[in-house]
Amino acid sequence: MAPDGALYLGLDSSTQSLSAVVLEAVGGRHRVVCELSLPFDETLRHYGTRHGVLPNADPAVAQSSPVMWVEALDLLFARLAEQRLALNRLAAIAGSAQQHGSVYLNDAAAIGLGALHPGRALAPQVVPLLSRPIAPIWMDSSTGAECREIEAAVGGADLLAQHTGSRAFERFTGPQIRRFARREPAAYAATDRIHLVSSFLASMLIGGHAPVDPGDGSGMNLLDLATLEWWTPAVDATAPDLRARLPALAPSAAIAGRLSPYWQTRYRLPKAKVAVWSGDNPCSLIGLGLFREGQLGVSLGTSDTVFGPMRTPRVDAGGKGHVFGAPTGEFMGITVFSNGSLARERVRDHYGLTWEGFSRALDATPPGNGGALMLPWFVPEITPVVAVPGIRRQQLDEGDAVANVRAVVEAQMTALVRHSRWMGVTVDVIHVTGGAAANRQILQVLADVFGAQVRRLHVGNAAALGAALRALHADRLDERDSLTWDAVVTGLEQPSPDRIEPIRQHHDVYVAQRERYAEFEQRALR
Ligand code: ADP
Ligand code: XUL
Repeated sequence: MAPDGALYLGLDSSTQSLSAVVLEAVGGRHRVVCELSLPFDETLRHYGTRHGVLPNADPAVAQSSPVMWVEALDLLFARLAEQRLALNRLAAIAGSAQQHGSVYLNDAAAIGLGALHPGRALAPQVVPLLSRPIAPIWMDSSTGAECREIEAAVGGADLLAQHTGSRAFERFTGPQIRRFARREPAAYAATDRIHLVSSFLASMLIGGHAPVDPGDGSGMNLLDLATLEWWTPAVDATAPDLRARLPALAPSAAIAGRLSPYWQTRYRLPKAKVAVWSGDNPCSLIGLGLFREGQLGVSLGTSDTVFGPMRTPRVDAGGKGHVFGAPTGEFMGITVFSNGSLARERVRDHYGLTWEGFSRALDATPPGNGGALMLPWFVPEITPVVAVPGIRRQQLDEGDAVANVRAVVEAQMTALVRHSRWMGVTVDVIHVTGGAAANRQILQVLADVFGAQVRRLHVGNAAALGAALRALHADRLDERDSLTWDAVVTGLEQPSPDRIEPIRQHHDVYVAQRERYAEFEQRALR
């Protein structure tokens, strides 16, 4: 049992913001005592990001700034120090980060990370430790050629998927590393360590190179799920001398180190434990309370994702989905869509609406939209793969604002059902998180399309909450007082979730419409 008053901090460095959730242990249970969020675009304007991404003329390229993430981390600790929290009782920290993004450090980092001056801001001290000033992120789709080369070199896409959980995907770290090594050989040669966003930020906290966990490591096309070691054929196929540049691997529940002197001195914090960080989807799995196969979660964040726990890796024969490690030590199945919140925003903005107006449009239109369909590929799509973006409409007039609003949401929810079937999970409850989960009308469409009840927690950011729960779990395990995942999840005191019930007649309409949507999608892909 965690000592009364002990605090656990969960951080989430997502595409658009850095967030924190603090849990306090009381009487063998735990409750949320603080939630904070710093949106990058508004809080750190000088980086010039839009939705957390640096502007680029090539629509296939998506990059962000590792220095911005670090500055946000510094600022978030400053904000936390201003809260009424007994931070001297901070026992452990864990983190979540957008998956796949990579950060390239030079050989000054091994020592430099441990020698940060607490009297000075973090960001300028990190700049000289980077061998690449930018970080490619999960929205990048520029590595099609590298994907095919890696697949061919290891003996085919199926073999790569059997080992790593996924065929090669443009945003995965391996193809991204290959492109960098090819195009910027000198900078690659100067790279001593390649981190994921998760292990990079954990490294900042512990003052040394932190390990990668299986959850985030499986988003690289480099990790063998059977052994949880780097898979040599993939490593060799990706870039020269890559093995020496990859971080160590460690279980998600391990302690990576202790909060370094920089944080202790600068923010008067104790030498808290820092658990290994993971990806935002594995962390959301825990934040939503999902640890048994058969449960299903949906995240409506910048990306839309649908995921669920898996006991043993079962890869998607169709090549659309992924198997990642889960924080429990087991696995998770997941399908990812790049046209999530930003596609909804594009429709909202095109018709000059607010979110309220967007919701009213959903209220004002019938389920099934009178047969009107849309394929909302505003940016290159991950599922199904669409390299050249474009919006397609069928029986849908572009001038009809309300019908277009319904069409984008129905298309997205239909795609979630259609492309998650490979996981073989049929559910009557869906656990939902992400910014758009604030929108009840969108959730009604989700419930109706799946024919399942949708549950929404009161903590908006399941990834940060999941990270905080992981910090608690890792701390107890480290103290040889291990808690089951059931106890971790059910020990959280929180108001009962909002429930959105599916409407039977609406579900029937969507079931009847599935085939038409599938044909429309197939035709567009041809
Ligand atoms: P991420 O974690 O990927 O950075 P979030 O989960 O915080 O992103 O989601 C941010 C998105 O949430 C915004 O881009 C916005 O489109 C969406 N969002 C916020 N409020 C609403 C709303 N009321 N209705 C629909 N979408 C919303
Ligand atoms: C997962 C993926 C996205 C990012 C978003 O494979 O690409 O969900 O993790 O942060």
